[in-house]
Amino acid sequence: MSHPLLAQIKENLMKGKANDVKALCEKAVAEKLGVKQILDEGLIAAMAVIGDKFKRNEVYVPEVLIAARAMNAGMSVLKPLLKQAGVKARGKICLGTVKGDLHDIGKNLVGMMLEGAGYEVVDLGVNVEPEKFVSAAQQHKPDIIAMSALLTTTMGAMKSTVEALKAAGSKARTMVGGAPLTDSFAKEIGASGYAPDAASAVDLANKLMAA
Ligand code: B1M
Repeated sequence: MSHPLLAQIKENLMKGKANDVKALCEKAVAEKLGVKQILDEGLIAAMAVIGDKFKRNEVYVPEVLIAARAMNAGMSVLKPLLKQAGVKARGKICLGTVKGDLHDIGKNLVGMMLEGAGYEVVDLGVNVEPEKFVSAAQQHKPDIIAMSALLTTTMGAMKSTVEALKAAGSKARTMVGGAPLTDSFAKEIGASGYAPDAASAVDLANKLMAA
């Protein structure tokens, strides 16, 4: 049976109550609950439920954004303690919208869900040139490079990026997503995987980390 405070954190996060989540995390820390336990059984567990509901169209973008804000409020309490305790992120992901493309709402949602699942996300922003992905791969040594595109005209930049990363000898796996994409396109350009939505992006990242 998990601690009642953890159940309260989970419940309040799913309702998007940022101030309550923050206060409950502070209380849990004061009551000497493990910081990893608060993260896994409180914050991450709640975001996983939100992700599943989002996949099933039981909640929509605004609810996910509000839950992610509550997650961040809880993380502001836990982050310094996680560092102290030497708790490692599940993996590191460099994320960006590809060259020529300025759409970032979906990318940001993907980033929030990944962070909510325990990943360290380096957000490279929008209109990210292949060379910038390559230098980010060299600088941050991510496990995964994640690319978003919303325009049919910018999908080609994903191919150039995957090629540039391979040419530079990057060992990072690559994942792609965005409204005009398909699984077969991802295979065609040699990406490691495709996810149709932000919650599936977490499943895919987990799969790529395990591979
Ligand atoms: Co743009 N736009 N837009 N736009 N815009 C679309 C994408 C479009 C479909 C509208 C239309 O014509 N019906 C169309 C693209 C057509 C096409 O190529 N197929 C279009 C166009 C043409 C343009 C311009 C060219 C318009 C113009 O100037 N003539 C221009 C291009 C600018 C540029 O990028 N260079 C443009 C500009 C803009 C705004 C700046 C005004 C604004 C963007 C604001 C911003 O992002 N900060 C905008 C918006 C808002 C849209 C629509 C309306 C909404 C996009 C969105 O945010 N959706 C869009 C029409 C539509 O989709 N109804 C449209 C919500 C978001 C949560 O969903 O981004 O799909 P989405 O992300 C999902 C999944 O796709 C997936 O997960 C997310 C959550 O589930 N996903 C990933 C996304 N990235 C992923 C990465 C992953 C995994 C999953 O792994 C790494």
